[in-house]
Amino acid sequence: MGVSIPARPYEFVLDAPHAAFLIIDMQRDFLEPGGFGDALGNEISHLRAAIAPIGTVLAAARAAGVLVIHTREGHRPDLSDLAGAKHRRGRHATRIGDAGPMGRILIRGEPGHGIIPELAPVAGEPVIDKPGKGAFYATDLELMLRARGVTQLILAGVTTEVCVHTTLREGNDRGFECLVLEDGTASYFPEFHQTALAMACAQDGIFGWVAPSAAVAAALTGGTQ
Ligand code: TIU
Repeated sequence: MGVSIPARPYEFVLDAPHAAFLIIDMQRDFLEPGGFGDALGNEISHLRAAIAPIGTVLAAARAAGVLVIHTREGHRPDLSDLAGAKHRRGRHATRIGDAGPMGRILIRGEPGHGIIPELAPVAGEPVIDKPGKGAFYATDLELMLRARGVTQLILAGVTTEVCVHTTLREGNDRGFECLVLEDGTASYFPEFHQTALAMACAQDGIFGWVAPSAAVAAALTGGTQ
């Protein structure tokens, strides 16, 4: 049983009762002017293009009763969960934990660490705080998915080649069937986005599947596209 979704490298058969929609790091620090991404000189408009497609699938998932989980990358205010190697990386003038226009950068509880209002979690949707790029590393995500009998993950969020791809790989190795939204993920570097999607489904689906948000939303609402 399931609903067929046209996808790369071949159709994905959605088993909605055992699926979860995982929205990765759609945080103000990455997507809004003055955030961490912007402060590092990145082009945030590329990331903002993913907001509307994610919103479409989010509405469909909520209507279908599919589990929605949000993640946020960030650290404790005392930086006790921030590895020195991550803190030092890049030698930027502005680093994790420093003051920024939206509070301390990538620190839990600060305004910039929050999820953008367009995709704000609603009651009953777990939010996973993660110190790394992958959503499984040093979090209770896997326990949460296993406890609910989830076997399929629909992945969205930013950035495609960093936190989404790391989570895709972690999820695939744990036995989850992973589908990545091609227009519901984004990178500061469009060429990395395209390549990351190609890598996800190369070799007959080495890590999983890639499909447009409209096809996934249609499947969630009961039809095929
Ligand atoms: N969420 C996520 O991808 N974190 C990053 O640091 N991404 C970058 O592309 N820098």
